[in-house]
Amino acid sequence: MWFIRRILKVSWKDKNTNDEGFADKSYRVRRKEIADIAFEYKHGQSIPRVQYTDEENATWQHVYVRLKELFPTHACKEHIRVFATLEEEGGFTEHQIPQLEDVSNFLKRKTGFQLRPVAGLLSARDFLASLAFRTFQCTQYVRHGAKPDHSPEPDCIHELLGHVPMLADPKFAQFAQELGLATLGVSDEDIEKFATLFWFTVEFGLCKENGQLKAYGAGSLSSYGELANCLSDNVTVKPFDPPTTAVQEYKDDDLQPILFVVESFDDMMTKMRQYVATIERSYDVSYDPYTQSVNIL
Ligand code: H2B
Ligand code: FE
Repeated sequence: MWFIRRILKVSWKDKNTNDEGFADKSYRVRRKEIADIAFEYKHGQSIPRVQYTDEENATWQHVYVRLKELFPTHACKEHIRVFATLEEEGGFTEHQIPQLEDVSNFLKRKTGFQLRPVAGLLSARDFLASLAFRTFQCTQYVRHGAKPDHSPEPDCIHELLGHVPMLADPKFAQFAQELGLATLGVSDEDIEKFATLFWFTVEFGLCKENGQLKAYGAGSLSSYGELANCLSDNVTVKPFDPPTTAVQEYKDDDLQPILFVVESFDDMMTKMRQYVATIERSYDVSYDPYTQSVNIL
């Protein structure tokens, strides 16, 4: 991992002139095919199925099999529990990439989160705002098969192995939604801080279990290199403290050197709520699950 801030500043095409994906014309054609699903998608429709190629499924299998070796020792218990359920009833197998429509229905049953297909990287503001509505904007394409262990941008392997299991956990889903609600209508400066908090929690967060560190961040849980690294001595681990975490510099093109640990998801939620209460906003918001809309208070 990668990407996120870098690509917010430079478009994929500008940036990746040396990457396999950009050099490979058939990959670019494939990417456009899958991107078009997202461009044509309208709220409420079911997500069109993609017939993934053998090569795409092989890339998925490569990552899936290797990560599964690390999950028992490195992943938090919530991820382990949901991952087992995803294999039982959510259509997860090493053999083929699950379909977003099936995964979205699984998530709706578990926490009310849903997936919306998206063509690529969104601005932090757009991306975070959708969390307020329990909607996760999810890529559907797969990284280039020449570099299965690395993706310069989020792809469906990252979303499905990293984000989806965590969003199926009720407490984590609540945290993600509250983070989304907190970002609605705030200044660009505050969005930048919330994006950094997102990075050090949802993407790369560590938590404690019986005194031991475990990974709950999707960026760690979807990359063998990051997952092995995040619990190693190479990392400086600091206590999660929103005011300071929000301004911590981070690298998006190499293994993470600094990570933050929460005592529990309750601890993370409490600290985040305290931080959100300090952010300037002339109104408060609440989510109405019946109408699936946000009310301004
Ligand atoms: N867009 C997409 N499509 N997927 C992401 O995971 C993502 C994004 N992450 N935009 C966002 C930015 C995140 O890095 C934060 C909020 O900036
Ligand atoms: Fe992500």
